[in-house]
Amino acid sequence: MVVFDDFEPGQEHADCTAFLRDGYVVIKAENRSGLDEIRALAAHSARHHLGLSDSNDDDRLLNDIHHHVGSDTLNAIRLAAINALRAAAWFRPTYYSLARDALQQIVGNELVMQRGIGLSIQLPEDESSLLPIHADVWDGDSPFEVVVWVPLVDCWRTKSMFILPLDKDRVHHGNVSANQHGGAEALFTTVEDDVRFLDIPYGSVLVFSQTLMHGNRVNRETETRWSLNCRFKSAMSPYAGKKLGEFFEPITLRPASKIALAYRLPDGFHE
Ligand SMILES: O=C(O)CCC(=O)C(=O)O
Ligand SMILES: [Fe+2]
Repeated sequence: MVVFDDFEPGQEHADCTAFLRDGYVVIKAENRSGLDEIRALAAHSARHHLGLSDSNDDDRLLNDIHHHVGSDTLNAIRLAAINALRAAAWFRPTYYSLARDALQQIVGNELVMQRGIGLSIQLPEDESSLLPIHADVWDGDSPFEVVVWVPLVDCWRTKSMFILPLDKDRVHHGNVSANQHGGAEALFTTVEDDVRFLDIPYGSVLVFSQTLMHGNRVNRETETRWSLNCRFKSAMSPYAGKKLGEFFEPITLRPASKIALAYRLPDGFHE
């Protein structure tokens, strides 16, 4: 990988060092009260959906949601929760505030953000909603995108997601096409010894390059996983299948870019 040094000392920032080494970094949420509000709204909408009365133990409810739903009724509660979050005007700015400084250091100061934040719920022993090993960039995402992945409960081992750290991922690149016929399971078996299941307690946030192979396995813990995911990229970096305006929305454009993006050459000049 070619890394061009620049004139900013930011490259020595601890998050940048870890991200350059591993392709991901786990940080403390930069806005803990905002994270608590997000979790509270997810829990509130789940309770409302189930007809339960409100209580304060959001952590317990989310971890134990498999006592109330099964794989057949999971999607309805997932939609209720993510729709409630998406309907709140504060949700996207608050989500950004969880990793704002890290994103500014790792990605840039002019950012676009995915419009539709995702929610994933993994019930214990549920085989029906898994994300087999993949890299989003294989499926039309720009390699410039990072994912901010936010657990609403403590995540570890198979309750969490796995990732291949940067050096191992690049070593295993050569095995990807060789395993194409066997599908994702064959690929996972090939790389299994090198994957890391990430330990991400509630209150922490994962920022990762989705060019790294990652995914999840059947949750063998006794609690349910709830996690949110959202993509960010530098506004002016190349786009792939996911376009500005459709999939991404600018959130921190600087004045020169605002004027430039609105500029049209006078008639007679070739654009
Ligand atoms: O949440 C997971 O287990 C996988 C998430 C993922 O693939 C992504 O956010 O790109
Ligand atoms: Fe992914």
